[in-house]
Amino acid sequence: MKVKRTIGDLAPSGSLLQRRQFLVGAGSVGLSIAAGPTNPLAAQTGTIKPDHRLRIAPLSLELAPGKIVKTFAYNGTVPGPALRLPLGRQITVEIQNDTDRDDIIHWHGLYVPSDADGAMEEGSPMIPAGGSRLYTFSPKPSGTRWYHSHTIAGEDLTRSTYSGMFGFMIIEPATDAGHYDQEVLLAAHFWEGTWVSMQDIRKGPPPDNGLEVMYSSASFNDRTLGHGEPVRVREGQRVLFRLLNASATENIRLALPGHRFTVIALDGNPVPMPQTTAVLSLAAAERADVVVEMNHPGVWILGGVNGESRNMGLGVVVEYANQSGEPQWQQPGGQDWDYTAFGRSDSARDPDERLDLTFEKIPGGRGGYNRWTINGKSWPDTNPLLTVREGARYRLAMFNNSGDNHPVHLHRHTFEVTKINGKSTSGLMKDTLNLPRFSRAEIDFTADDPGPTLFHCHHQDHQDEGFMGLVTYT
Ligand SMILES: [Cu+2]
Repeated sequence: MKVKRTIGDLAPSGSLLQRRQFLVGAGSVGLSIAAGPTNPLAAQTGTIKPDHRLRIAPLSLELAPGKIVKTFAYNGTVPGPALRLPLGRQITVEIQNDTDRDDIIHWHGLYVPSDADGAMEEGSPMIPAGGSRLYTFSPKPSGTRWYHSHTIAGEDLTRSTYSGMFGFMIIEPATDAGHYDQEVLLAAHFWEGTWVSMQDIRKGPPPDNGLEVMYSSASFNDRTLGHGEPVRVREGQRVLFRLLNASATENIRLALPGHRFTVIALDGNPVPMPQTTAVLSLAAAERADVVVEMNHPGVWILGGVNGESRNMGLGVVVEYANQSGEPQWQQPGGQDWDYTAFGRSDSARDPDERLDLTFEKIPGGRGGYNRWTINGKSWPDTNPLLTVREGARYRLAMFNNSGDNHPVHLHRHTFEVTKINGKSTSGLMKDTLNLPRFSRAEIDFTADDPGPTLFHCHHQDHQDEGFMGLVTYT
């Protein structure tokens, strides 16, 4: 049976309410001053000319002829404008919120002060409904980053990362891809989510009885497979694809039949050991920069390995010059994704301190929705998750003791992947790491960006239901 949830229903016991109260409180700070509390520009907003403007507004998005979804987007497009920003040069972005609800933008993968990072849990102010705000920061490090809404969605599957509020941010000079003939930006997204009871689907008792999000359509950028412009290539070209999984909750696997992906960067950071692979795996929020040698003329589908995802629209046609006919798909062989293939095989240096983290599910824990815990606690009881001192190196030794995937994300820092299921590695730098069901991973980071720092699962429903904690500096 499907349980309908409202935020009010959760009031007595919930961190959701507490998070929301914080949201409202933060949103009421400096309503008329479009800047963060410590922003030096706060007093001068009338005279500041922003380098970039993003306007949040409702959008009727035509994914295919006649197929329209109602969503929210930046500047009326999905994705929002690709922001290409020079490394380290201070910029000001003005966000105008033309919706009826407070919102906030997170600059994912960047070192940004806590009050401008775009997470209310870190103290970034909300952009009030009908209001605007200036964000000022110096983008770093270089590479493929992105920006997206970072508010709660709760039961509302049109908000936050369920919506079209995402866009690429490329901090230049980005990864050296060598010579390439064209660059293609593809952001994957799933649309038209509904809450579905796993009890109905699996007919099973707990632990699989919680509500999950299921979708009925998917796209690369703003079009479903077969309804956008094809990627037009010529034999012999090298094409650089910047791929982003901008789904709120779905992990994806991608292939381009007859071709292989040479992975040069993950989450925007050059990998120590570039590898060529037939299948790419991207959890929610992960990015991959890949080069494809166009050496197999035809008309092909670059799309989801999972047939259901392709049927929903996850794919784009790759069309060689002077080739025609129906786009072809061939199912690639089974292949496990192994992060350590892209890292060095030696061990990373020892950290100054180690923290063990266990992630668990309370099935149907609240109003039918699954609750999530870190070491037995849910946000905000998880705080502080870890207290760090500037300059020290910390290891998060994580155990996913649940049957779901969790792409965990650390804000405002880049971490080094140091162990995957007992296999040591080094040199692979990321900001989001997927922990498959019942798996272990270790990541190290240097506390080099003082300020409250959010750690959370990037699945929107998991973070909304407790899977978050704060790293704080002494
Ligand atoms: Cu999760």
